[in-house]
Amino acid sequence: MTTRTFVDRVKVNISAGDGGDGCVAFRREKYVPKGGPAGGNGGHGGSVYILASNDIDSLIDLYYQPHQRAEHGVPGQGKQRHGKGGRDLHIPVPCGTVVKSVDSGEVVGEVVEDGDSLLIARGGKGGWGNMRFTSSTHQAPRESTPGEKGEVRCVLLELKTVADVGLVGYPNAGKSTLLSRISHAHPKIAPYPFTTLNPVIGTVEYEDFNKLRVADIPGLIDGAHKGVGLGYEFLRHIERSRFLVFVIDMAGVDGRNPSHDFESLRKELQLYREDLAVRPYLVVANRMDDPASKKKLSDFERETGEKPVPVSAMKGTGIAGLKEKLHDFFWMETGRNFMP
Ligand SMILES: Nc1nc2c(ncn2[C@@H]2O[C@H](COP(=O)(O)OP(=O)(O)OP(=O)(O)O)[C@@H](O)[C@H]2O)c(=O)[nH]1
Ligand SMILES: [Mg+2]
Repeated sequence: MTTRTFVDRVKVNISAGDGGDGCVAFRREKYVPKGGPAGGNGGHGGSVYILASNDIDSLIDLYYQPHQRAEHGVPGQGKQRHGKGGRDLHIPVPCGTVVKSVDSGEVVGEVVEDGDSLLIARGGKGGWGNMRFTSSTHQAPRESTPGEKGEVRCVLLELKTVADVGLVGYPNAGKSTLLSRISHAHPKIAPYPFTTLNPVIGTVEYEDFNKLRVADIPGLIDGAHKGVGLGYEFLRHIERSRFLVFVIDMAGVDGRNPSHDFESLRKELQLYREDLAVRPYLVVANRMDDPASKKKLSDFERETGEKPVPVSAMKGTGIAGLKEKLHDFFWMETGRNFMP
């Protein structure tokens, strides 16, 4: 198995191609005296675009190649030859890539769906050859213009994963175990906190051919919105999720209190971004195989007023019901089939 480093934020220097210079030349041929101006225009420089692709899931390639440039335009030549335009550069990036200017921090734009493309740096225009300056009163022009410089920009590319559902929970709550149960994803699972270091996307498939994309992110801890722990780094990966699933460890291992966990998670989300706190959600009560969980579940229901879906991600109980519930929930929230 190959492991690729996950890169979700990268600074890239982008240079569009310069335009080719215009040319000053005259037609020189035996028996054709005063053959007239014959300098061609320069070709335009290539522009740089980013292009969203479903086949890419990380910005790793740009991490190793942070300088990206498009071709320059070819200068014009004598004998009325115009220079060839430089080829545009289309940089493939994952869907959900946001482009920010490094200088101003402003968002330049984003690409969301497969095939979306965004112009990052415009190529320079080609210069004019002296042919272009000919007029009835100016028949042997010696003027030409230089090619325009291509735009050069330093941009920050950030990946905000596009998933339908985001799993939110404390470290060790069983988020990755749950994802491995409901989808074909194989996230790393281990009995210690912060097992998941990168977001993992799993696709839940249904018999009616609908599909749900579920994002598993590293666990959140108190103070996550201030950058404590790993979770904050990855909260932006669930910003775009249409709804959230809170995974609560109902057995309260590590001495946790499930109601307190739920309230704190919601608070962390709200402190990070107001609108995350009002996003539709489902609560999953995990570790229901633990004997202590039953009593804690009824306490949880009383204290929070929520009706969680009880499951044991490890044993697989309640998983089929949860999948159905996710299906219906999505249908209710969006009123449409998941598949475009
Ligand atoms: N008894 C029991 N153990 C579980 C259950 N679900 C997960 N576990 C165990 O809990 C541990 C943590 O599970 P993970 O799925 O890695 O937890 P996580 O929430 O992804 O953790 P981080 O990635 O660290 O945030 C593993 O040892 C799992 O086997 C469950 O339903 N019952
Ligand atoms: Mg995990």
